Amino acid sequence: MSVFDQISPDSSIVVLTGAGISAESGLATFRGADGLWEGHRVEDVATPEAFARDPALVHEFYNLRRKGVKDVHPNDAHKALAELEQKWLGEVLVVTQNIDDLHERGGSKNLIHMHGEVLKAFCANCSDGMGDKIDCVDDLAVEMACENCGYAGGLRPDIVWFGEMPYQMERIFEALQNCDVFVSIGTSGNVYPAAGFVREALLSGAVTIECNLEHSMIANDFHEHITGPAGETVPALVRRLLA
Ligand code: BV8
Repeated sequence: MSVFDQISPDSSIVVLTGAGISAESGLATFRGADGLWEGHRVEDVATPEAFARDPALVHEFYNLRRKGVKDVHPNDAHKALAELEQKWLGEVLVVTQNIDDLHERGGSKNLIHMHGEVLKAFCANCSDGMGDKIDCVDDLAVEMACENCGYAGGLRPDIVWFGEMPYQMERIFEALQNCDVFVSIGTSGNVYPAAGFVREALLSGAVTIECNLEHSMIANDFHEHITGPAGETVPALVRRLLA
């Protein structure tokens, strides 16, 4: 029996997305040449220690990524997920590891950015990152002062770095414990806790589907593997679900 025979129109669906869903929009994935992120080692740019040690380097890394996000557009995979959310009888929740805004611009509304958003920022001096964020569409710099507390040097991109707790974990686990279908799109399954979500879904009895160019690190936890570029496989998956 195919996994699709086990899916009913009012099934609840959780979708986890990673850098692969934005690749065809033109944004680089992380595990390019020997795991460098745009030429940087993770520990040099994506940890609180890196920000404390060399805030200018970290701002430069995210200023570049922020510029990149403004130059690209949602692709057919982002739009297909928004169509599924609009037309599906059951709940559709997208949990993205991506810090771009392509899901929003593609039309998704029920969305969680578990690793933050590069177009937002907060001041580490007067907020803990859970409080109110500020929109940030231009470059951040070390000498910029926070409008709230006046301190310079605390403003940081609203990004969950390695060693920091991802956002809305309780809401995510609640959704995983109640989902009937778990779809993973364009993620290598290297980074936890996101890479462990499929196991939670399996424990809830969900059917699990992976859409990727290749088999990810967690491919064994999926009942179905749909190989190919997300811009083609995700619209086809959504058409099949809505048929
Ligand atoms: C946490 C924001 C605990 C940054 C990101 C030692 C110390 C501390 C922690 C750890 C440690 N050892 C391990 C850990 C845990 C750590 C971790 O998992 N490390 C890994 C490296 C082993 N995790 C954490 O630190 C997390 N926090 O554990 O907190 C805690 C507990 C209590 C209290 C406090 C804390 C936080 C992790 C979040 C890090 N931030 N992002 C930024 O973006 O700059 S992670 C970042 O990397 C992304 O958000 C994403 O999650 C990850 C990249 O993965 P992918 O999205 O999968 O991208 P990748 O390039 O790897 O793969 C792309 C895939 O797409 C490939 O499979 C490819 O085949 C496919 N693809 C490509 N093109 C296409 C395609 N598919 C379809 N179509 C295409 N066209």
